[in-house]
Amino acid sequence: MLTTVTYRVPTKREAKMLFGDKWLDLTEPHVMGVVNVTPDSFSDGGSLFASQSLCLDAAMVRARAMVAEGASFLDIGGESTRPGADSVSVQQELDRVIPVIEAIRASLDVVVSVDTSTPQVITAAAKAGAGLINDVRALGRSGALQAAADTQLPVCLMHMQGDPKTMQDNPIYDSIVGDIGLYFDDRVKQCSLGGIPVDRILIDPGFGFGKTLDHNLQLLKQLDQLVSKGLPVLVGMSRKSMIGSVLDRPVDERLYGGLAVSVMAYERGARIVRVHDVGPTVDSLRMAHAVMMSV
Ligand code: 7PJ
Repeated sequence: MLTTVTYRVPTKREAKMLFGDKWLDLTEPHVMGVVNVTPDSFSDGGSLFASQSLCLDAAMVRARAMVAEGASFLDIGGESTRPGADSVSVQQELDRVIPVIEAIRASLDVVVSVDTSTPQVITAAAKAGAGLINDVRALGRSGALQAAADTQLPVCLMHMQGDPKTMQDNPIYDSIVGDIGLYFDDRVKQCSLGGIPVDRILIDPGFGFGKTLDHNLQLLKQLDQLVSKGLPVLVGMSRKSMIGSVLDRPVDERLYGGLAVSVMAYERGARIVRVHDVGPTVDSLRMAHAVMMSV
């Protein structure tokens, strides 16, 4: 059968990237474990919370397990960006994420990623030892780009059409991959102008953020086109509705679908996969990697 996918051999130039004080080899697949510290997060139902207040111990139990299962990154988020979610105050976000980042840094060997769009949180997270700024708004909030540049940390720019409250209303694209590519051309240029060099930028097409099911499926099928821009690509599809819709399964039954799409993303050149189920994803990607590296 004919296929349009082209597989790309990693080049030396992109092999290593510095995340805070830790070098990672991006010719290998890496897993980012999601540690939500939001009471309303859709996938864990706020299980890290006791009566709405942060339960640091529970977050650390989860964090330790994910590192033991092979996570290279832990992504700490204090703002729910699920469709229709309410916004949080800066202070609330700081109170949620900073103690978790500090505790992880004190006891675990892993790169801490902070999932935030808020300048004050970017600055405080870097001070607390974060090694990556992961922003679903691609540093588009006022002051965010400058705050990120000042940290000198790598940034992950994610594409979203619209904002979390309305993004799923009626997303429209001329060409899903083409439009997202153009969006990143612009954001990368803005970052360069603002003091974030291109070798510190990762990109993420933002599965589920202002995209229909068809958009999400096309995006994954054609992910190699985004990879060919030459920037490291991160993807997050874990437990998302694109899996639920195809399989007709609730959030807690989407693991096998998630493993399939993680492997497909890796095969097309994505190098960091953001998931809730670290152990199974690590095994899947190690297996896929062995096949891809065979000669
Ligand atoms: C993503 C994210 C994603 C990046 C969330 C969820 C919703 N960051 N933060 N990529 N999704 N970089 O976990 O389902 O896809 S929050």
